[in-house]
Amino acid sequence: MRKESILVTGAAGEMGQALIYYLTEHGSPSILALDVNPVPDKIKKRCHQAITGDILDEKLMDRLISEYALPLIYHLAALLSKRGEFTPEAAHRVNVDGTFRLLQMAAEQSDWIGSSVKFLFPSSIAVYGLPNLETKTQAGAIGESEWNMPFTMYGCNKLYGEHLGRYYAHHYRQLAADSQQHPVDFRSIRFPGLISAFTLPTGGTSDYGPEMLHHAAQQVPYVCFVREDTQMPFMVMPDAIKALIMLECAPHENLTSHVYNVTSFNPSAGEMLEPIRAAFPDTQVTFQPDPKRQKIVDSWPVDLDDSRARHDWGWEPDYDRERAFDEYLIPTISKRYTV
Ligand code: AKB
Repeated sequence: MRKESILVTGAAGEMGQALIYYLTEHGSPSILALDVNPVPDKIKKRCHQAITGDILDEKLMDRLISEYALPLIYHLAALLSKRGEFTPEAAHRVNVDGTFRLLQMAAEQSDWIGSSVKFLFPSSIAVYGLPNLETKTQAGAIGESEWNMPFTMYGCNKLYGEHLGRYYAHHYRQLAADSQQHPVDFRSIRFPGLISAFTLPTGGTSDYGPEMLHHAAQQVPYVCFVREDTQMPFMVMPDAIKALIMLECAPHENLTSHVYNVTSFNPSAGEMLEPIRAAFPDTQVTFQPDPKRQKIVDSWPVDLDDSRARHDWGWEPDYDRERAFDEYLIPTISKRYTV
C-alpha cells in the first residue's frame, strides 16, 4: 500500500516552509517534503518524511512514486531570476526539466489513483516583460494575457511551465488510444515579490524589498540596487499562502483559467522604506542602482490586475501596505531580532 501524502517540492525555501507550517497548523496531513537543501528541523518535524534530494534525480523520483500516493502536489522548487541570469542552463534544468518531471509524475500518479492529481504551481510576475519604463508606467495594472515577453530565463521558464501544465491538464497524449482524461488538475498563481518576516529570499530580483527590511531590523546598512522610484507589486507571505490554499480549494467548475494574477500593494522602493524607517529610526539605506538588475525590475509591471482571481475564487488579500507593515512585518521582525 502506498502512503497517501501531499508532496511539497522546494520545501526548504521561503514559501515551502511557510506552506508546510500552515498546512500542519490547520490539520494533520501527511507531508512528503523534498528540497536540494536540508529542510530546517522545525519544519522537518512537521512532515511525514523530509528528503534532501534533487527533483532531477530519476532514481529518487522513481522511489518516491513507488512508495507514495500523491493526490496533491505543490511544486515550489525553482531557481529565481537573479541566479538564473548567472546560470541560465541550470535554471532551465531546474525550472523546465524539473517541472516537466513533476508533471509526468502527476500523470502517472493519476493513472494509479484513478482521478486527477491536483498540481499547484507558483508562477511569477517575471513572466511579464514591458519594453521600457514609459510603457510600464502607461500600462498600469496588467492582466494575465498581456505583455508575456519575459526578459529573464526564470520568466521564460515559468511561462513555459504554465503552458506545460495546461497541456497535461487537457491534451496529454491526446492521440494515444489509451490517453487519460485530465490527468492533472493544474492551477497556477503569478505571484508578485514576496516578503516574509521569518525568512529572507535568495536569488531573486525583488529581494531588495525584504532585504531592506531585514537589514534595517538588524541595524545593518543596506545598499539598495534599484532606484528609489522603482515600483512593482509586493505581497506578504501569509497572503501568498492564503492565495495558494484558496486556489487549491476552489471548486473546479468555478475556474475559468489555469493561471491567475494575485497582488496586494505596489509601493515604490522609497515608499517601502518609509514604514521601515519609522519603525527603525537608525535605518541606513542608500540607493545605488545596478543598471542590469534595474532593467529587469523595470520590465516587470507597476501593478497586476487580479480581477479574475477575485471573481473565480473570491481572492482578496488580508494585508494592504499599512496592515502589512503595522500588523505583520514590523512587530514580527522586531521580536525575531531582539530574542
Ligand atoms: C524573483 O525576484 O525572481 C522572484 C519573483 C518576482 O518571482 N521573487
